[in-house]
Amino acid sequence: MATLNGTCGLITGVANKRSIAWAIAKALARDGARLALTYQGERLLDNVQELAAELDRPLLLPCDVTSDIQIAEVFQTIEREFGGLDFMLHGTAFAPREELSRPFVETSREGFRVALDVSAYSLIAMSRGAAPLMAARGGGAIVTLTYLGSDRVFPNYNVMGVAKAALEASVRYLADSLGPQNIRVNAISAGPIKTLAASGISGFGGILQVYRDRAPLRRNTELEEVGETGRFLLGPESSGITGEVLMVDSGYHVMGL
Ligand code: NAD
Ligand code: IMJ
Repeated sequence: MATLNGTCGLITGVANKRSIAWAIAKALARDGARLALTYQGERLLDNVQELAAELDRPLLLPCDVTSDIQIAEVFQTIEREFGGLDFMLHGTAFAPREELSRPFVETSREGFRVALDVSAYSLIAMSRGAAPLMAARGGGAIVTLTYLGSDRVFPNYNVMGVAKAALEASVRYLADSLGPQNIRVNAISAGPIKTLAASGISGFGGILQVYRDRAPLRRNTELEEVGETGRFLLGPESSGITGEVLMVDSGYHVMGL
């Protein structure tokens, strides 16, 4: 059912066809939403243009989330082109590669700053930009992507775990901050999926195997499952849910041993 006909949304975090943000974008577009996709820099424009050809008249906008100027330009363009905003998917995360292999105690001040800036602060900055455009429509929904490494220790996840803890706390504070404007803020905590952000992580294949062996569903999480959950949390069916971290991980997190 095309429940999102007439709605407009912003998607960050599409790098290629395996990006979780792209899986969510496709699910939203299938339901009738009009989308704006941001790309991190010229390096990714070709990829995103190719994917965008599958959508109906998407806006493609450059946005490095560490730049306040680029963030401001994104929302100016959306106001001009869409006149408002119904939902936003935040799918950006980054830590300097060396921080994901060194012992955690060696985390550098700069590595910590970059990881928290790109992966957590950016949700606050983007939500601030989106809020007036959503309020103009009577409300909206914001979703970000997180991982269980925010409260359990996973080898090498390191400063990203700290960034995801800050991100999840930000979801709760933003839910309270924006709730009076009828803007909901939630996170999806996905099980491990082989995307660009997982490539080159040593031992990732072993982590996928542990999930397959131990999760109640005895299988890994599929991109389409996160896509459908994103569509749910960004759409009208989840109107009573805010400040929540929804686990989409084949149930892995419930196990003790
Ligand atoms: P991905 O590499 O496709 O997506 C990460 C995105 O972050 C890319 O599009 C990249 O361009 C963007 N990005 C990085 N730095 C940026 C910056 N400065 N400005 C703008 N964009 C920037 O990988 P993914 O796995 O789809 O990751 C998306 C989200 O899902 C991340 O938040 C990640 O932590 C989360 N997540 C991933 C997994 C997994 O196993 N793949 C599991 C749980 C959560
Ligand atoms: C990433 C590193 C270590 C362990 C990991 C991951 N596990 C999972 C991931 C167990 C599931 C993927 N994930 C959830 C992420 O959030 C990844 C973030 C990430 C990945 C990279 C790789 C390339 C790089 N910087 C990165 N920054 C963040 O240079």
